[in-house]
Amino acid sequence: MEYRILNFKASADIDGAAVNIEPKDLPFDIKRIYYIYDTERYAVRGRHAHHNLKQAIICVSGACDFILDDGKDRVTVHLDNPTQALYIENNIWREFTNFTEDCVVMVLANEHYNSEDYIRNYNDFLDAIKLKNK
Ligand code: T46
Repeated sequence: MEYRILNFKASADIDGAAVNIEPKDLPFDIKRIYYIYDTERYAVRGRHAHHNLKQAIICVSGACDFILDDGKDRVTVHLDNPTQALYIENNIWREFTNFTEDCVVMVLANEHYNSEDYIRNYNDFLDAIKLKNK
């Protein structure tokens, strides 16, 4: 399964904490930032893969679970640390759920939003991976 955790520099004192993310800390150039909040605890978001997208996914507040599937294996990554990002590239089916009330997920992406980049059907996803691995 191709994913990894990126660690960012954080500073904390009695007045609070701050995380600093610089271009050198990411394996891509950022073209888009979006964030997700106000989610129902057991809502399941995602349920798709992308043809061409790199993303660093940061739970800046609260916690949630990311389920990653590469067509062979399925892993669950629990995100609850604002100093870390889940880095994923193409060909990973993702679902995320189990949101705490205060959950805010911020995503840094290497491409602009493009609805045609989505693979929304799981069988189409499996077919796309098979074609890539031929
Ligand atoms: C992923 C997780 C973490 C836009 O208009 N612009 C955007 O940049 C995005 C991401 C979405 N939208 C619109 C498109 C849909 O009408 O917002 C609606 C929900 O989008 P989507 O189904 O992409 O949202 P999530 O939360 O299921 O998934 C997103 C990313 O697509 C996905 O790659 O990893 O966040």
